[in-house]
Amino acid sequence: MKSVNHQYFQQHLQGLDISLEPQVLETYGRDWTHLRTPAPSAVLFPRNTEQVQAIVEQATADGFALVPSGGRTGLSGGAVAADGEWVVSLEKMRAVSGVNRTESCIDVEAGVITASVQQAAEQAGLFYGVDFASAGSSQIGGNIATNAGGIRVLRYGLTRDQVLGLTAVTGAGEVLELNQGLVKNATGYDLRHLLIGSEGTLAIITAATLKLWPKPPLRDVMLLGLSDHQAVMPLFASASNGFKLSAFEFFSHACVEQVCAHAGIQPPLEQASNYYALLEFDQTDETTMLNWFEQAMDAGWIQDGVISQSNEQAQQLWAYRERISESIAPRKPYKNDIAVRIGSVPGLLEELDELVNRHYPDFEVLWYGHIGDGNLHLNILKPEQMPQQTFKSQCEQVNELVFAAVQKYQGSISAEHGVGLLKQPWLNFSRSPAEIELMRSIKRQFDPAGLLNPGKLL
Ligand code: 2HG
Ligand code: ZN
Repeated sequence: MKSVNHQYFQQHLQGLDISLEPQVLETYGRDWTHLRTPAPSAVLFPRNTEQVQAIVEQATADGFALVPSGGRTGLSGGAVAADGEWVVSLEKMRAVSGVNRTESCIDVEAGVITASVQQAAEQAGLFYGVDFASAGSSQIGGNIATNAGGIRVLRYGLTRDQVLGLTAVTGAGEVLELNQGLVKNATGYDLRHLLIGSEGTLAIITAATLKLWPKPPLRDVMLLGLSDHQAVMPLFASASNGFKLSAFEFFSHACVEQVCAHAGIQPPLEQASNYYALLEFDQTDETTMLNWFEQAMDAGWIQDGVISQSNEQAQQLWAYRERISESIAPRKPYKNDIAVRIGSVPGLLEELDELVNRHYPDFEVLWYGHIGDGNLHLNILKPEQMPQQTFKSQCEQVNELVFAAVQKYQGSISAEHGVGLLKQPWLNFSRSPAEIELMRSIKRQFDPAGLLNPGKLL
């Protein structure tokens, strides 16, 4: 691979913002995984789709690999650049159109921060359906590339379900305008959906048209203490019938301890429970709520609970769930992001509980996730004195067993974080050889020179 300098870019990509500063290379070469030592050869900041196209053409001419880059909040290493690649940061592409009220949608460039879309929707009296803890720094292009999920999938679906149109530059340098905001379009293969979740391996997403929803009614949040994880699914079934749920989350007491220590707050309930469920639902009358609560107590599913009395309290309750990931980040946990059909959750939990007790007796294991979507984030913390390498290899051995359990239920080894570098060796637990071969041949069509995000996903 050739080395590059400012002169090279002056000559071949004139007018493009670039950086070769070691500090910038280091920052833009990594994501939240800290998986590899960052070592890109340049960071490029295009300002429009034409500049992205010019970058792809130049990279093809000189054989440089490209790593599309958003907010780099990913947890699977999808945005890591550790091998002389050019990082293509979309962060200077932040245009947001006015909200289209007739069609309830908004046009955004790929570098727009998720929270900016949420705010723009809110200012127009509408709502963007996707939310998660990293909404303040993640970018729309990255959300689309990983098909991000988050806390309200139950009501509004995944990022996939919000995308009405996409603009992208393929690895062959072609600009694609896909689905153009249409609600109905029965003209064959929907390439938009092929690019959503493709983790930058087929094309660089530069802009999107996103669906917006009616402003939600006022909502309550309930946090319940559960004695046993097996109570969680009967509780979910009952809550789904009793309320208009927008979220149904789950976490263990170890998570509460981590959040309390990190945020300097008190536990949510006077008496600790082994597990907790957090429910968010459209405001309902107090009698219905209390009757449901009593029934859940009588059924033995819950031990205690609290209901928000104000928006501020609702946010305080959400913090016990939303802040888990950041609380444990300094401990560099071994992460799992698995999913099964909701009906298979009890069986999976049972098996994982057994596996974890047998193989991780000395490790701190944190259970949390969007259990109403069948999605569990099983995080393992390294014992302080254990060397990182020993920890990693022990976790990888258990991982095989966890993934075998997931496979048995025909589940997913990556529900919402993507495959990236981290889960790539285990893709075959969720996708058949025929599927993987088709994915490879699709990749060849979109990216004949194999320059887009090499080594990720496939
Ligand atoms: C969450 O649901 C995020 O909090 C992060 O998806 C999950 O830290 C994790 O493993
Ligand atoms: Zn999550």
